[in-house]
Amino acid sequence: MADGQSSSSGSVPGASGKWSSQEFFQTQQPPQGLEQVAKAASEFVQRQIENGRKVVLVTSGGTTVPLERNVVRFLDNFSAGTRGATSAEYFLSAGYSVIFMSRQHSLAPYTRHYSHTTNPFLDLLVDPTTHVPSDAAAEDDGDTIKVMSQHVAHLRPILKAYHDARASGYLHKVSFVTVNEYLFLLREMSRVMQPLGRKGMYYLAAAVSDFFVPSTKVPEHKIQSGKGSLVIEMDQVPKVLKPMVQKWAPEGFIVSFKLETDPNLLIPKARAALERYGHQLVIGNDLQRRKFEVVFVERKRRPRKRTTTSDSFSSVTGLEKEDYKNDDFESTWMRLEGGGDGGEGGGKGGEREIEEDIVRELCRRHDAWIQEAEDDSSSRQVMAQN
Ligand code: 9Z3
Repeated sequence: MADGQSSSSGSVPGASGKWSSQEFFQTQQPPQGLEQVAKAASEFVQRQIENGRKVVLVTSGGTTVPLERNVVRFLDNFSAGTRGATSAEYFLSAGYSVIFMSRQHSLAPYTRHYSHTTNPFLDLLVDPTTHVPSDAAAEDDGDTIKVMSQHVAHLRPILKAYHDARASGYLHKVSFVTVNEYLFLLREMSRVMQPLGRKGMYYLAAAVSDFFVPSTKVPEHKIQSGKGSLVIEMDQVPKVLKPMVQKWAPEGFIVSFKLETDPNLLIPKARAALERYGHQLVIGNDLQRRKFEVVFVERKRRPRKRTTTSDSFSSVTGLEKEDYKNDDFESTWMRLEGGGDGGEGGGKGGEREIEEDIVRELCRRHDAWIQEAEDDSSSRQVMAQN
């Protein structure tokens, strides 16, 4: 079934459990307030364009699938949003403006270092009026709560980066909870970013449910127990990468993530996604190893026909699906030495984070992608003059 076409089952959307993205958006309920969210994001993008900045959309965290309209129960997944929140920080320090589209209450840039239960913020603080450990200052005026001295060195740069990001206006946040909200927002944010052309990057790190319950099949009230086992039939979430690449963000630099639990599937699945959707890059990661190992899968960079200094992907991006061959792809593994801590949360003092390497590599590729278009347009101008 082609996206944007009607489903293979005939005229009833989702009758076979499969939905085209067009059917999905025509029949499912958009989130409340979507227009205002889009307007605010659009104003943000305009400001970044005026300042000549590149913008990255970072999606982050898991999505829920509500089982009731008055929702008591829902399906969810493991994602805490570490990848997205951490990457957003590195993008900001690399000079990008960031639309951070995350699951409500998942990890966020900067606050992630002290949120959730791994490193609670209150553990850093001391109130000299009630509790005076050896390092609390004697000159207590009763109005001050202090950060314990052993935590200051770690906190200070994070606090500075946090305040800088807030003051600069380079970070814009939007949130979702359900998979339906995520899909509507993704479409909206992509459209809003269209005016950026090649200066827009899309970093799709959210862990999006592959299945959903369409609104017509969601009961109004809490599902009652007492009837034995509960059977839930779920439909397949439409593959929105295809309309995203073709319609919503045709000039964007699109990076998707592929998560597997069998590492042998990572590269074949990533290649299949590139072939099917025609975007720029898939980052594969294994569930258990994701904090210290990822693989970049992309089309091989070929030397451009015209002489150029840019390290670009060349012009294979215009090829049709059938033009791709297996040896058109290359995979590059990225590993953190020492294997990382493997734990949840992030930002333990001094430890390197794999997102730093991911973001650095993406920035290089994105710059080449922008440069390629500029080279093409200047050589077209030269040809027109001749
Ligand atoms: C990822 O693979 C992310 O790297 C993680 C990050 C979700 C593993 P955490 O939030 O985890 O740091 O704990 N995201 C994308 C996963 C996904 O749903 N991909 C889809 C798929 O694999 C397609 S885009 O089919």
